[in-house]
Amino acid sequence: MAAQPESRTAAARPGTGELAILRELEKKVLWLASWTIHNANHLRAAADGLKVGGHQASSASLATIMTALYFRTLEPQDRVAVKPHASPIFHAIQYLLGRQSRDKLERFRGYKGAQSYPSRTKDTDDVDFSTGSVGLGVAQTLFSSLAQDYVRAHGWGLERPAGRMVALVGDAELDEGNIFESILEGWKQGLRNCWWIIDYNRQSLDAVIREGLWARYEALFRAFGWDVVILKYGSLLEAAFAEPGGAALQSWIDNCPNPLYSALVFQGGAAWRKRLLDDIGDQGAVTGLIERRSDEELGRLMTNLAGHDLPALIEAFGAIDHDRPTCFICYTIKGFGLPFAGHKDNHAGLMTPTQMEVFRQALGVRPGHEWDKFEGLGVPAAEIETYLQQVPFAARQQRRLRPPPIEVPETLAVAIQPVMSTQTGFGAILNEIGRAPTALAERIVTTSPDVTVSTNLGPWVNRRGLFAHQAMADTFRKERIPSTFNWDFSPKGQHIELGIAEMNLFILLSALGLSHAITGERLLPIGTLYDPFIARGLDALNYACYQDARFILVATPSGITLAPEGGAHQSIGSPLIGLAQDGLAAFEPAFVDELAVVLAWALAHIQKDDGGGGPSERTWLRDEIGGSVYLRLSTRPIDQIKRPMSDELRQGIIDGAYWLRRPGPNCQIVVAYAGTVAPEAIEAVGLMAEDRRDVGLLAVTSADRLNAVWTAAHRARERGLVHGRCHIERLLAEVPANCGIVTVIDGHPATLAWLGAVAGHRVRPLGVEHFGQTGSIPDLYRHYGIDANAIVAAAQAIVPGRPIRHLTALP
Ligand SMILES: Cc1ncc(C[n+]2csc(CCOP(=O)(O)OP(=O)(O)O)c2C)c(N)n1
Ligand SMILES: [Mg+2]
Repeated sequence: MAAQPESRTAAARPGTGELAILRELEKKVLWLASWTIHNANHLRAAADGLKVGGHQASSASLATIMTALYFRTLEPQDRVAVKPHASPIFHAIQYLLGRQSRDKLERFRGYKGAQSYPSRTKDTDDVDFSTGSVGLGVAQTLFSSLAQDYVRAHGWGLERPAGRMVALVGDAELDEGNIFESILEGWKQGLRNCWWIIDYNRQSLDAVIREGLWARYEALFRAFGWDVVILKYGSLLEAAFAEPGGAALQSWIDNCPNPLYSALVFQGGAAWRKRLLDDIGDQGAVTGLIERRSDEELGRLMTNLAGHDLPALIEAFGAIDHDRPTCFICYTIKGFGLPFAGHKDNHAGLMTPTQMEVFRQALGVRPGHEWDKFEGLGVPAAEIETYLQQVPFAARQQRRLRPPPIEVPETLAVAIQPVMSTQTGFGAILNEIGRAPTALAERIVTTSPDVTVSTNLGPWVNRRGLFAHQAMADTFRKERIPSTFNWDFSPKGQHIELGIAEMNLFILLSALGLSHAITGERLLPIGTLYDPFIARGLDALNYACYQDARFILVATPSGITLAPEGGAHQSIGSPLIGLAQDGLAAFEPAFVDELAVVLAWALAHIQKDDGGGGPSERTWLRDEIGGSVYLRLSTRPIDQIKRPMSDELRQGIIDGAYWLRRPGPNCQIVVAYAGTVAPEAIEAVGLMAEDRRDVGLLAVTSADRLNAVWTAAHRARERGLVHGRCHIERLLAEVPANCGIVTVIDGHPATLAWLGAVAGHRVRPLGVEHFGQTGSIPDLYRHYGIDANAIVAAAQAIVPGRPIRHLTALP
């Protein structure tokens, strides 16, 4: 294994001059972060009596670590996920480096100001990975490291040095299970170049954490092949331990319970003295050690943990001379340097104006000069400025990369069988793509949490192989045992096989889907899973979308249509997730020709660049700026329609709906269906057509896009674009006002129920509201009321005039 990433030079200990500058920067960072929060709460928000919060204590515990990292250790190619509540520290550092504006800081947590938690998309100061939902940003660094390895193993981006993916982790954050899932996966995949720096302040949001957790962490990380560095005591304490009586002091502090330590930190020097003398005072060496120090000195000594000791941190970071994953357990104090340090209730604590005033005076910051970068520093401004200009991390101007898109043909080839499921169609399309040596085929990377074969990725994997650092041949093939699948691993493979953890799937997709911005090399990630298990990783999916990672999610099988697979696997709510999830365009095609159109569109859509601006506020649509795509597919083979793919049909499929049977002028019933219930909708329309003329059949390929464009049209009209009409409005304009619409989907009926609001038609939405029964598809469609009979009965109930004649013939 390579020793160090190429460009990295062994970091020497900082000299006294440099250390003096770094110490000033550390103070400045803490001041600016605290002032940012104070300003937002006491000055800006005071006008409307609103406190906006800001977690002064939680940020403070990382001030020293982040000073060491950003101003000394990190290189431009390194990427960092900053613990959510350290956001003010991050913004302060970027401000000092000239990458954050005072205006944004002044509006911290306010409209379009610096964000409460670092945000890739909403902040403007170059956030590498968003955080907020604890645990996810941490795992993101691990998977970003795998994504980087994947890119480099394919021979791309080698002109740039490999970066370290660094997470600044809250100790309570380690309670999140997704972190452990990722550690296990990282071990399997040969993780490297990943650092997790644990802010071991022994406090969570509510309380002080359990004793001895560090030992569990240490054992755990080591078990998975990580290097573990424990940074406990700072240089002052280390020196004191070496004094006469120091051993007793060390033993006392080693055994001090976390809550007591925290309480003493809060109480300060005099309390330390009393407690220490009571516990270990000996009228000899130990007492001498304590009494030689003033209250203030004793307080400083007893809180001198390594996580607040710049030289110790810089040395520890610089000493890592390998690329194995490394976990630093850094002892810190929550709120260090601030008056509520150590108090168990300090999580959301804010300093009072009086406390802030004391802090200001201590740092020599004059009123009116709070935002001045060099105010009150003990080193000449010019020296600090020169230092800041050569900080390695800030050397590369453009850290967010924008490679050009990979070309995607308008149509993807696929041999459509007369009877076929969308899932089989998906496998067949990918297989076709995999045949040709195109850039498109090369840049696709697939992944699946142990459902590769059962989601039909098998043919693609046979062609393109599995990814691993080291080649590993398929033993079954070597032994000449017949098998449908070729399970060969190599560094050139294009499928990343994951263990069964959907959280990992989504965070890997998030990492692969940011490869263009992080490594400068575009990947086209496609992840597959069973539709119901989206729920298992939903927060991670939301997280991936939130930070604008780009990927295609193929969820199959879905609904109750997976019938014999069992009730436990049925999904109801996922179409609503597709409808509601920001940044994710959801489709539920019924036919394979639709799927081919959608997939081609999706491969282009995930590559669109928003230029950093987000969607146009006029419409809020993502068509121009791109996003991720979710395809809800099915294992149900259905009769395919033989038809040419016209431009109009293609556009309808992409826009979300088209008439499979156009309603006539006397139309009284329209059936609007989505997805795999197409045969039932077609059958019902056929039955009703015997009695009623002009029955319409609307094929909905994307309730999500239809709905989004409809909302956007309203928005645009309300903003003055009076003539704008959207796709669904145009489609339903043909439908007479007294016509009823029956909607049907193998999913929650609310997905399509809103169609009635478009032009005021009466709607009876059919769908699935309960689940869990096994059976054949006809059994279940009848049971849950989405078969042809149910559609006809629903039509009967809302259609004007005499009963639909055929109804009497139905069982
Ligand atoms: C998934 C999730 N659950 C809950 C929260 C609310 N929350 C924010 S910070 C926090 C505690 C964090 O403790 P720790 O990670 O130790 O950081 P510290 O505050 O000590 O710096 C909690 C529960 C969240 N942000 N995300
Ligand atoms: Mg904590």
